[in-house]
Amino acid sequence: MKKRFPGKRQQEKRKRAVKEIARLFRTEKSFLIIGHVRPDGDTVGSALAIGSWLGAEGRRVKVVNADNTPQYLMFLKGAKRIKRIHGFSELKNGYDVCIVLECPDVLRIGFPFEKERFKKTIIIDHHPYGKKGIKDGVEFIDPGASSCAELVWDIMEAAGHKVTRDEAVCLYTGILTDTGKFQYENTTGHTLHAAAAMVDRGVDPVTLYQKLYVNKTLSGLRLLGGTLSSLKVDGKVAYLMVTDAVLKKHNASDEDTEEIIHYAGLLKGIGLFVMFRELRNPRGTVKVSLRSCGKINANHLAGLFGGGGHVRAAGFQIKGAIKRVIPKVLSVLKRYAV
Ligand SMILES: [Mn+2]
Repeated sequence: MKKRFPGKRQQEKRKRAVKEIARLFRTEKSFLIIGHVRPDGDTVGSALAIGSWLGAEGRRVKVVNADNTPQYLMFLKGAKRIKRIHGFSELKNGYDVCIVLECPDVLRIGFPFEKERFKKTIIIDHHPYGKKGIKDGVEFIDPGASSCAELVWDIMEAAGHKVTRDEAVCLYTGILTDTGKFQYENTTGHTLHAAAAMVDRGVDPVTLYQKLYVNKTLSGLRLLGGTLSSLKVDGKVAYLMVTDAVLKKHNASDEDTEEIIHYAGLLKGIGLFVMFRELRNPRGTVKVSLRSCGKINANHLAGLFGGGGHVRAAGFQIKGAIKRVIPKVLSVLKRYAV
């Protein structure tokens, strides 16, 4: 298990950052909070928790994202007020401070970042090198953290903020989704301590699990069944495909395909899981999702095809008919998955 706090220097840096963030929260009046494109539980949960904190302090706060909040997160308090924008020019008001959440490259906000609109920028991130494109920002970056939510929790604790139940629900959502329910390597003792403290603040793990995960549609589960029956194993690689025909047959949506690869990943003794998905848009293109365990670096493999992601989860798109693409991609991947 990774050590949560690498060293004294890092801790000093964190302390300074918290002090500066707390100072800005006290002295500035208005805050814009933004996360990455296609926002997930971590981005949305972290943004809403900070928004709630600042709101309670009497600050003017707006949470925005370049894409809509996914339906399964709409139960979080404040989620309905998150605004979708395509650029800062759409905002009616100006803001003193912009808080950018988990965008290792600021382009991940989904449109150009216009630094001059704000007096100050705060960057909170748990991805490595999380500050590309922002200069002179206050940074709270720790790649050793499970999630952005874990860092927001740390900041709140260090700043002496009493985390409310609703804020804890938001942050627990971020931790739970980004750790894959505490199963990925990013889960540390500190992650679990933070999650436990959130439960003490009133988070009900059972209810929250049900809201986040017990929400599948019948067509989605039937698609899962239909797709899993196409699962094949070739050496250390397991792969499956989702064709347009299968989607139509089960009357399923693109969203229903998201978790299929996770179930393939339950297979024992496999190092690399690959899902080939025929895209409707652009037609004639296949989306390839990779999940890895052990020594295999999914990010590196996706990079061979012009894609990217994380060590454990990455992806890319490739042109061609799915039946042709599969053997072509597998022949390359098999060389690395040994
Ligand atoms: Mn995250």
